[in-house]
Amino acid sequence: MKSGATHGKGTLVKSALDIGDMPKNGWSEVAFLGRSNAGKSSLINALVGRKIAHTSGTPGRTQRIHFYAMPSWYIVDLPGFGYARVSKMERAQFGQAVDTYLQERQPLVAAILIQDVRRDPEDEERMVVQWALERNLLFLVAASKIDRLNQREKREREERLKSLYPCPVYLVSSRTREGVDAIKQAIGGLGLQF
Ligand SMILES: Nc1nc2c(ncn2[C@@H]2O[C@H](COP(=O)(O)OP(=O)(O)OP(=O)(O)O)[C@@H](O)[C@H]2O)c(=O)[nH]1
Ligand SMILES: [Mg+2]
Repeated sequence: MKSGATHGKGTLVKSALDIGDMPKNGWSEVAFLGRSNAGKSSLINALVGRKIAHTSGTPGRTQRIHFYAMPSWYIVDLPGFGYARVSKMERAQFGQAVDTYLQERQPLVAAILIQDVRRDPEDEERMVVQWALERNLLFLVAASKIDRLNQREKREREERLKSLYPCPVYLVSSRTREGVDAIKQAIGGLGLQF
């Protein structure tokens, strides 16, 4: 077998729930997490500049942990929390898988919490922040869908979210690409190339 075989940029390499099924080549991982429908997959697509992650108006569609190959690192699209449409058992299963991933996954070097700019953080977002503070990670919030706001609303929401989160808050729109390059630069600061 050819060693060091590479995948094209953005190739979905793995969809897994168990840590045992996840990539084993040691590439760094950047996780995208947040409430269902927050815009995780859309932001991933905007960052890569290509439609690699599945997006939909149906909450809970990202039901596994997806690994997309980048140049020597992975973008990790996590199932959204807070979805209502899946069964209790499925929800417990995804919750457990995400939990284990976040607590134990060694190659994880950065996490991006995506949340709709129009909402305030709730319990789930606070839990993610707590978790991130306990692990040694680059952690930032991407406040999404800013194209839905006018300039005044945008300033107000930026100020509010920055006062509520103890970490950098980036305002982004996957639709207009506003703010997308700033997130690219933050990830690039870790030596990870797009
Ligand atoms: N206006 C606007 N809509 C957006 C933006 N980003 C995402 N959306 C819309 O929000 C919905 C959810 O987007 P996804 O990217 O699929 O969200 P997700 O967080 O991956 O959702 P799950 O995979 O279900 O957890 C879709 O209808 C998107 O078109 C944005 O920047 N602006
Ligand atoms: Mg998704």
